[in-house]
Amino acid sequence: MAVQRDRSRDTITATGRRCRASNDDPFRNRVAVVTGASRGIGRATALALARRGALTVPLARSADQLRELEAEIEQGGGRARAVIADVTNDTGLRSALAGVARDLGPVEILVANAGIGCRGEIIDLDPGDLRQVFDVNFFGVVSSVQAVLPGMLKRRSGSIVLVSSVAGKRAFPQAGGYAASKWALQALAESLRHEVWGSGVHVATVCPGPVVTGFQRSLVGRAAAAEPRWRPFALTADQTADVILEVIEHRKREVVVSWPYRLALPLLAITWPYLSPFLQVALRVRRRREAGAPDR
Ligand code: NJP
Repeated sequence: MAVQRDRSRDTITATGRRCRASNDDPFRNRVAVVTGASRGIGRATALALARRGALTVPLARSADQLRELEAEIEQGGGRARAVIADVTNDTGLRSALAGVARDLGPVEILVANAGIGCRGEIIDLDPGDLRQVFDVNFFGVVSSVQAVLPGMLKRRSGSIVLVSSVAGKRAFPQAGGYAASKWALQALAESLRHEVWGSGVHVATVCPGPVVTGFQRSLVGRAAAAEPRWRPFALTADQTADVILEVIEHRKREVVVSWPYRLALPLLAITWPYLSPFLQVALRVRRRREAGAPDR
């Protein structure tokens, strides 16, 4: 028999979206940490989790944006506790997450989403930029996972979602540094999934294609200042957040968020090594365009 949701319990968030507060919602009262939640996909995910009744913990460095988000969730009838932390500071992050577990209860959901991009050809890559990208996109995720995994294993439950990228499946020209960090993340997830098999802990990767956020504005690397590229089949942060919640709810292993990429990736896995001549043409056009971009 289909379960009817009691809409009288719903409240409206400040953005006008319904806060779904049904008692049988699987997210209800679960402590959910979302890293990189001050804007973009992380913010949308924190809001979506709060709408489903999770006790949401948005985490990032930007205090003002996090406080705003916390207030928005609470005004909408949800519960949130903003945590100001830098995922590249292992000690600070662990103590912040230990505080969350102490004050709110064990972390049952982790969405490791904090990430930065890097744009530029390998020949130009600044080692410092590359280290920064790995510090956030890889080591920041390792620290986040290590902070919550022991508790999840003890309780034999929990969900860990790593926000990767289609660049974690195929490495595009001028994105070698970023792609390398996301390939490393894919390897981490694959290994972790085997290690926790049978423990009750769910590990997933979500691979967005282009998503309309401020991500393009915070790239590092020599070509980062170039005009934003044409971003085919770009999704919104809310659409991506909905996929992340679906992955948690249905304990999926990996989802490529945008369908054209989902269709193209298996074909590209075979053809990619032979596409250099076409990619060279695209690269030449881009180089010419970037030659006119201001220096960083
Ligand atoms: O990026 P953006 P998105 N410690 O720039 C936080 C992947 N992805 O939402 O600390 C803690 O709007 C930063 O907060 P703050 C991408 O690789 C995206 O688009 O306050 N947090 C902010 O909240 C990334 O993994 C696209 O500056 C740190 C957040 O990260 C994820 O999606 C395509 C931090 C970044 O928000 C979210 O990206 C794709 C630190 N050290 C994959 N450094 C896309 N947008 O097109 C940064 O395939 N943050």
